[in-house]
Amino acid sequence: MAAPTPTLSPQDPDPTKGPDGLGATESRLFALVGNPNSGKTTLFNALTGLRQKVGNYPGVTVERKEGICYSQHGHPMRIVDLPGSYSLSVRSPDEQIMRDVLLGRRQDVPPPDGVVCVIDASNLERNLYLATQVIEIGLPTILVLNMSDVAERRGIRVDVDKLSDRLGVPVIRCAAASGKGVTELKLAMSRADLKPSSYRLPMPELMQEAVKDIAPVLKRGARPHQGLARAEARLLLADIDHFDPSDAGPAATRIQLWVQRLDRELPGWRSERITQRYARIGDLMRETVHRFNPNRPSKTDMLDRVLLHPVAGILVLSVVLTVLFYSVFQLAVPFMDAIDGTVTAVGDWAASVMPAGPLRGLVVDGIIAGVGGVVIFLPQILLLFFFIALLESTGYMARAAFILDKLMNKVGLHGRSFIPLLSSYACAVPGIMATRTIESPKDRLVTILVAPFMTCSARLPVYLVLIAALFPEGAGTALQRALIMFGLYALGTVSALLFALIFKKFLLKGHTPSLVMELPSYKWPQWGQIAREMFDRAVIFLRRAGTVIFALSIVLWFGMNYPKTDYEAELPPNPTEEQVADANAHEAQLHLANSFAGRMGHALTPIFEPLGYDWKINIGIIASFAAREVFVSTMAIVYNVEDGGEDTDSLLDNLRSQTRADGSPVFTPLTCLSIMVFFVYALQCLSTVAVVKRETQSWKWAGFQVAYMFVVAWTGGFLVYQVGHLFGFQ
Ligand SMILES: Nc1nc2c(ncn2[C@@H]2O[C@H](COP(=O)(O)OP(=O)(O)OP(=O)(O)O)[C@@H](O)[C@H]2O)c(=O)[nH]1
Ligand SMILES: [Mg+2]
Repeated sequence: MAAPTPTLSPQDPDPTKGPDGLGATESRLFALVGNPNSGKTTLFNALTGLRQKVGNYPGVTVERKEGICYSQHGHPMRIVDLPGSYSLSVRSPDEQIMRDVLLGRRQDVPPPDGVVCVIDASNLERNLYLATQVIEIGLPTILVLNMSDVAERRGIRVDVDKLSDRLGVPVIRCAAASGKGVTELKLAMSRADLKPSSYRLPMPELMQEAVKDIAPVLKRGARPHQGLARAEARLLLADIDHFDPSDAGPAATRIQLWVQRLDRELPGWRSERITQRYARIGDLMRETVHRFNPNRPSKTDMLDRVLLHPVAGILVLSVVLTVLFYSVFQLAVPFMDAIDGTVTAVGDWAASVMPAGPLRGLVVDGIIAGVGGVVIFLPQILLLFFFIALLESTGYMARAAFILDKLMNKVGLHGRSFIPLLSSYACAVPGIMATRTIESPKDRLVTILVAPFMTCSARLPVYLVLIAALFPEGAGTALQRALIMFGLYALGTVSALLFALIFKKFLLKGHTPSLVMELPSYKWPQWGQIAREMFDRAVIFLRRAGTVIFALSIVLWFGMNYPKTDYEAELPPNPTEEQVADANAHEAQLHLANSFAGRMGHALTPIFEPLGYDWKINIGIIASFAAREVFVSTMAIVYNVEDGGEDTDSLLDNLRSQTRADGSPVFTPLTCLSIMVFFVYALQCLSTVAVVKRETQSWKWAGFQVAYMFVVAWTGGFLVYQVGHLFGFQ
């Protein structure tokens, strides 16, 4: 007789499932939500081991990012990090993402199984506004009381058990930056019995009726339960001021009719709801929060008295920026010398071991000179990013925004445009993505159109090479160089604001609401985070050098070497060594002039001659429309190829020794300035063009941007060169 098959009673746990009640292949999806700057991304990084960007100002995350974290039992859980928002009312595209993900309205994210709502313990009252709204949606929610270290230092003590009891959700004390509480959070997330809370703000009867009527029309296929549709109905009703009918689909007219009726029968019902929510939060605060020495001014307030002072503030900002540029020059020198030495040594070594011929030319004059010419700037790029990360993580960046806000408003730009413009100092691509935090589409477009004027890090190598060429060897102090650099950054920034003003006046008129930006509290820099950011930047920079610049170097080398001319210099019998070298150089120059690249450079002479460029510089300018650093690698290749591959001189020596047909130097101060001004203005970056096309969803604006920036760049270079000449400069 066969042994009886063991059966499981319904109460027995299923042995194929983990303690979270899920099988090994199933995984729960958690949405990570909360106020801007509450530490969501820091927590996301701590949970998943990923490295999304964090910073001490609101609006860092503008896109959803997904990652996986493992429970104590090794079960995977999916987490999606979202842009922050102060409430579930939607104003800007980034805020919409959070609401739509929570309500299961997005095609690309399934409705989440649970929500992790991050609140800043040092700023509880404001954070609870969104938290209570999120809890009411009716998804199982875990509240994370983050920044508990900051709260503690400020003498704020929260009764976690009571808060949990009142809101009906688990509350976990955390300090995401140091990893405290992360294990407890994982445990809570993997519990099988996570349930929705029954916490609700009471609704007037008529509103209940409206919700009941609207919800069934809103219900769509993927929704796990009717509750979400009701939550959506509540939100759409209350958010009617920012109502976009396409948001509600077939329910749009029904909602509008209900709002009219509610307005008629319950005047002021919407503001009443907001007041009611605040009143409840007030009660909650009284019950759960205890403040020690509540009247002591915080350190942030004390610091801001100086740093935001109308005069002292601007002074401090100028000092900070000067120190920044000065350090970028001064501290990097020994590291750059080391890289320069290595690149030259590698080039010489390769030249000595490879047989003479096209392959050696390609490797030594093309690849090593091209890539090496760019890689040498790694120390400076890293220093720049170190300072940017430092300013971001302490919270000073947001103060810079505040100080300059008045100026921004004068040019008609929204204060929210500041963060995108600020991010563009690193790179216009994330800067342009950050414009998603701007509510008004017109303001957003204006910001996108001027963002690439902000000096991105790809311009740094170009400026550095040209500034060095400006001064004969040994002349000019680091301070002088830093001041020129500062001037170029200032020129870009002022121009961005000026063009914003022009666009707002003539092209994209519209009212600009004044800035309501939260100033984050000052925090000690997170050194680990800064180190990671620098490492990531180094990787990005080297990867660009290893791919884009590498590939373009090869293409350019071919462009400069082919087609071959069969000219051979005539030599007298028994020539001296000098005569041979001269003849070779002459030959190489003729080859270069007749190559594809050379012909293109010559063809562009009518356009760029008025700016003081010769045909070799033209090659660099055209190549740099792919990416700005390519200018440096191109010039390195041009001069090495022209040298006939005799030896690998440093680019700087080459620049200084270049002469025109009449024997005068090519890289005069005026020419250098003219090139730099051209680089301040021109949109030479394919990635930026692509991202503008994506964000504006039109080639028209991307094309317009390339065109108008080119015209400005050309005019700028022209004026510098011609006016400089008039005044007798060289
Ligand atoms: N002292 C302290 N700082 C924290 C803690 N968690 C995050 N931070 C810092 O707070 C700042 C904001 O962190 P983010 O993770 O970028 O905040 P976010 O909520 O993702 O912000 P947005 O993406 O703008 O919505 C960063 O400077 C973090 O280093 C914490 O628990 N304690
Ligand atoms: Mg974030």
